[in-house]
Amino acid sequence: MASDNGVDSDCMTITRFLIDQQRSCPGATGSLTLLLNQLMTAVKAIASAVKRAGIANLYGIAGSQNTTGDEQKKLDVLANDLFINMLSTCGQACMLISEENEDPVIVPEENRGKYIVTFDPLDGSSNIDCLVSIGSIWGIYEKKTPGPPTKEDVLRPGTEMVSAGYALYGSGTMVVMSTGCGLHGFTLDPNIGDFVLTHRDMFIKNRGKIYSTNEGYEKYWDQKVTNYVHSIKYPEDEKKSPYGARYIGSMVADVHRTFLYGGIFLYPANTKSPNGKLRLLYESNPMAFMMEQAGGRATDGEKRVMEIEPKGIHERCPVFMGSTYDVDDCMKFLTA
Ligand code: AHM
Ligand code: MG
Repeated sequence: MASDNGVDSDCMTITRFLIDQQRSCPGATGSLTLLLNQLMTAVKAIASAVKRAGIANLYGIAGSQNTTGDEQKKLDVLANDLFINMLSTCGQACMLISEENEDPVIVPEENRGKYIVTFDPLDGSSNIDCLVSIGSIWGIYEKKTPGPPTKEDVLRPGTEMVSAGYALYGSGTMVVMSTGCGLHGFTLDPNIGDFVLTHRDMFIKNRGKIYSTNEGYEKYWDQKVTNYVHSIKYPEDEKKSPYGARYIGSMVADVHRTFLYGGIFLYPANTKSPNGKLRLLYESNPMAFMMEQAGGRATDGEKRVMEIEPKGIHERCPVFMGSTYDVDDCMKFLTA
C-alpha cells in the first residue's frame, strides 16, 4: 500500500513473489529462487550499463566475434560476463549455455548446483548503438543425470524447461518470467533498486491486430508465408481492416508487445537462412514456454517449438508465435 510520500510499504518484490510461489510448491527447496535472485543482479547491472552506455564508452564493437560469426559489441561482452559470473557463483547452476560462447560453460565442481541455464545475455545487438530497446532471454532446466554436466544434459525439448524469462531494457526495465505457474511481469523501481510485480497473470488475447516480421525478406520467403501475410494485409471481408505492422528487430521487444497487445510474431525460414535466425535453446524455447503460459501458441510451422528435439546447443528454428487464432490462421496457410 502506498504511503503519503508515494512509497509502497508492502510492495511485492520479485524475490518476495518467488518465495510465496516456492511455499505453495511442495518439495521446493528455494534453490531456483536463489538462482533467479542472482540472475536479477546481472539484469540490474546490465540495465544500468545500457543506460550509461553512451557516456561510459560502452557503445561500439569489442573486436571479437561470437560463435555465429556476429561482431560482438562491448555491451554484449559485459552482459555475458555478468550472466556467467553471477550464475556460476550462486551455487545453484552446473552448466551455462550462452549465445556468446561456442561451448557450454561448466561451473567449477565446488560451486555446482542442479540447474542448467541457457541465455542470450543481450539480444537485439543491432539496436544497441541507436538506443532502441534490447533485452536478455533465459531458460532454465534441471540436470537429470548423475555425473559432470555435458552438452547432452541440455539437448532436451523445451517441454522439460522449469522456468524461462526475459528482461526488456526499454523506456523502463521490465522482467517477465514464468516458473510454470503463469506468466508474470515485474518493473524495476529505481527508487528501491528492485523489481516489483506490476503485471500479474499475463494473458495474451486470442486474436490481435498486429503482425511483426522482417518483411524485407519476403523475396526469400516460402510462398506460403507470403500468402499468409498477404491474407492479413488484404482481408477477404472488405469491411475488415488490415493488420498493422510493427517490427523493432529486437525479439524481446517484439514479443513483449505481442504479449500485451496480441497478434503474431514470425521469423520464418527463408532461402538465405533455411532454419530462420532465432536460436532454439536461448531465444525460441524460452519465449515459447512463456507464450504457452500466457495462453498463446508457438510453432516452427509444423509442431510446437517446445517439442523440437535439439541436436546442437546453437541450433536455429523458424518461429511463429502469438495469439492462438492468429497462429492457427497462419498454420492453415503453412500446412495447406
Ligand atoms: P542477435 O541475437 O544477434 O541480437 O539476433 C537476434 C535478433 C532478434 O532479437 C530479432 O528478432 C532478430 O535478430 C532480428 O533479425 P533481422 O535483423 O534479421 O530481422
Ligand atoms: Mg539473440
